[in-house]
Amino acid sequence: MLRFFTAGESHGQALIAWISGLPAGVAVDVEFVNRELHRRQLGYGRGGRQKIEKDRADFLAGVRHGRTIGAPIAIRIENRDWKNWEKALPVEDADGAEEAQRPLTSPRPGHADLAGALKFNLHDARYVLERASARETAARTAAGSLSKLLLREFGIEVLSHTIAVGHIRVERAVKWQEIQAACANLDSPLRCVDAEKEAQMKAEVDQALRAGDSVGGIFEVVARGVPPGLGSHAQWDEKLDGRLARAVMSIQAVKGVEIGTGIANATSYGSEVQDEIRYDGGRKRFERGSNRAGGVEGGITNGEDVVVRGYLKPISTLRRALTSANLQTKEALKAAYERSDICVVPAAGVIAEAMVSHVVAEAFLEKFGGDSLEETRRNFQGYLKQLDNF
Ligand code: EPS
Repeated sequence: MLRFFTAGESHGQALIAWISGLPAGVAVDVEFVNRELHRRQLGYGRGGRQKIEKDRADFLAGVRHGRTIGAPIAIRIENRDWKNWEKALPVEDADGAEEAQRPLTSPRPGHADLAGALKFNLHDARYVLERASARETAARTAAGSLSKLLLREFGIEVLSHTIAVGHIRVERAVKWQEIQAACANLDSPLRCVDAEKEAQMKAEVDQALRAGDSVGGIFEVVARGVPPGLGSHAQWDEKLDGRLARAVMSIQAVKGVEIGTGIANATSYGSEVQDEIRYDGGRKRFERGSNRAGGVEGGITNGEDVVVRGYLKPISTLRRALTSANLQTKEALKAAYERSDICVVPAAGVIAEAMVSHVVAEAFLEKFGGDSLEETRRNFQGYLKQLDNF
């Protein structure tokens, strides 16, 4: 069973990712993992924190001689900012520690501050925001990059691009090669395939920055090469669309998830929405001329690209603060402002690649099993033969 957990506070010593259930023998390219971490740090509209951090994966366990060994994997990612927070967030209580604390007592509307403070009975939201912070997603990216490496062994590639920032949206169909090019270009400001739209998106970010505001948007993750038959219609919690939605919705600031063109489909006729079926005798595969279903029907992959979109609200830390109420005195005041990002859509896309990779890898291992990569490969090849002879 493929699982991962993360630990770590935004301004603590480090983030930790713990991954269990990968078969033995998967080649672990540490530079690939670091490149994924770097990609997550990029994007026009990121705040000052990314100038401090240079995320790198320090493998503590589970990888030897460049390969997984079937043991749990532990990864540590250092928080360079910790040196500025050691006094505010010490592990052990010490004299003067209370004065050094940096309390947050005016909760930001839209952030976890208030709900978390009420839940954990804290009159300072510091501990809540430290863990609610999207800094945690660096650990998810590291974990998901291992799933990506497993999927690559079977010809499955997972990429993402930005579809919308604020009011600017790419409306046209986008080719896989365009997404590949956008992902390969680490200088791309927003990882958008359309240069003209990207310039307009940058202007949206600039406008929000000037106004002390923030902007949201939409990213799209595409998984190519996924075989038909992952996930199951048989039980609600086995359906792959539901599992993808949960994984992507769990990313900070994501408030909507769409599979394929699911949202537009809701206001179209059935004949306009379903993807007609044909058989390619050469490839010996069923296929579609369109992919509005986003590669999943009945909670099962159908062999087309798996397409998942995430809708991000604008992040909740605003320089032009909204009205709030003090957690201690209850008096009305402006919400707290901490150094923050203005736009995180491209970063969220990278994180979603990691989450989608995890869900697809989990479903892949459910179907094909295997304690070693060779065993998984044998089982996978047997299934491909079954599809050829269907
Ligand atoms: C975040 C606030 C900012 C972001 C952070 C998420 O951090 P800081 O308060 O240290 O400036 O930069 O994201 C990251 C650090 C990251 O690596 O993604 C928040 O409140 O969620």
